[in-house]
Amino acid sequence: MTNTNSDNSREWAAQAYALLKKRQEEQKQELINKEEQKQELINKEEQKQSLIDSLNTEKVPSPSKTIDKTVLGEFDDNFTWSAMVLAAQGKEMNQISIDEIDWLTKLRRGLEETRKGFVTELLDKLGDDPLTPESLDDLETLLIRADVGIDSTDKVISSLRKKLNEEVLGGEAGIKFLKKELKLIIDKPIKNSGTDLLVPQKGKLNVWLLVGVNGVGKTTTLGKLAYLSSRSNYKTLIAAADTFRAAAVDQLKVWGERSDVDVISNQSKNADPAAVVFDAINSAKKRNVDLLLVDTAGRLQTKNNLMDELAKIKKIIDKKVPDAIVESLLVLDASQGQNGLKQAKSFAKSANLSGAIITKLDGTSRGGVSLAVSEEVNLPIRFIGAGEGIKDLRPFNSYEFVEALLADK
Ligand SMILES: Nc1nc2c(ncn2[C@@H]2O[C@H](COP(=O)(O)OP(=O)(O)OP(=O)(O)O)[C@@H](O)[C@H]2O)c(=O)[nH]1
Ligand SMILES: [Mg+2]
Repeated sequence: MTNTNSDNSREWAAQAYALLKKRQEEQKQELINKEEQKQELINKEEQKQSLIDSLNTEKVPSPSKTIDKTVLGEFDDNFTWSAMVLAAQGKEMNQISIDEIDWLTKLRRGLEETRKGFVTELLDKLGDDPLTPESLDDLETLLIRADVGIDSTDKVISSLRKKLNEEVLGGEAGIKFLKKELKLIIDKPIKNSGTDLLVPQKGKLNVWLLVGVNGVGKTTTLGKLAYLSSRSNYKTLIAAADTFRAAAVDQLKVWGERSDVDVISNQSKNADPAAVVFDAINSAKKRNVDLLLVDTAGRLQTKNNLMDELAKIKKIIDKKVPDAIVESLLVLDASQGQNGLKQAKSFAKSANLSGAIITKLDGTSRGGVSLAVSEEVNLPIRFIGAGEGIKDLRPFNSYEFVEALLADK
């Protein structure tokens, strides 16, 4: 980026920041006004009431289900970068929200570890010099170390080699080319699937099964999805089909409460997961649900049991709602790196997957595994999680991901 370009972007970001700050203050003032009006009414009511019954004046606060509102942070590098990424995707200044800025900041911070062992080192090595075959060797090592996987690395390095044979590439142009190549790899399975963005189809029952080995973040991800879905006005229901782990149902109920979504469960010992799904489908049909989210077990006595159980759940769905749109989403913990890739390959063989969700991108140095999953398992990445909060999950956006992965500061 040239200096003038970068100055303009900073200026744009500064204006966007001022706009968001103003909007936030207006909202705050509006809330204060509303609160004052409410208090006035309460006072009046209290005075009236105390005349009638002095015992009856106690105020009982209504239980709050509201999710913490995101507040605007500092006008810093993170803000500027996030605003620039949004602007580059064609967002107008007045379309930017604090939530979006907050998410991009988290994503960039989350990928910091991956970036450190990769871009920062690469930029240090390259300096302003043009790329050479030797710097490509360094890049190859760095990509492999960031868990990008052998196939994706080979692909990127040979494209870069070819490009170098045609023209001289400076460090900055090299990074730009690298971004383009990485994005191509991630976008391929998304394009192949014919669906850019996974959203429930209106007028049908959509069933999303969250599958994966134990501890990768299935239940947490389901909770965040329930929040995203109900906030986007899809009628949502949760099926607690992990009947293996005793605490799983309670964990889900907490998420259900936070996102205002009901949970269908069966608390009895050794309940059959497929039976829970059976009940949940009945409820979903009765209530005209758009999206049924199914939590599944990550650990059973053997791996075969796990696959058998998933097959049984699928069979029930096919039988009861043959026209449902079913998505089997593999949840992968980015911090498991190559191990996660192995899991993806083994699930893909037997579980008929339709997409992947990458979690725990915050604080791992192995975010590159997302590329390996796209290239080697041919799975479209649908969502990514970068934190344990209810808002820390977003639909996957390859542009934002690659920008965050290769951000140069
Ligand atoms: N830092 C971070 N932690 C996460 C994220 N997603 C989930 N976790 C944490 O990972 C741990 C396991 O998450 P669960 O959602 O219980 O995982 P699970 O796959 O349902 O586990 P089982 O039901 O035992 O198979 C919890 O402590 C979560 O808070 C994430 O994106 N970032
Ligand atoms: Mg779970």
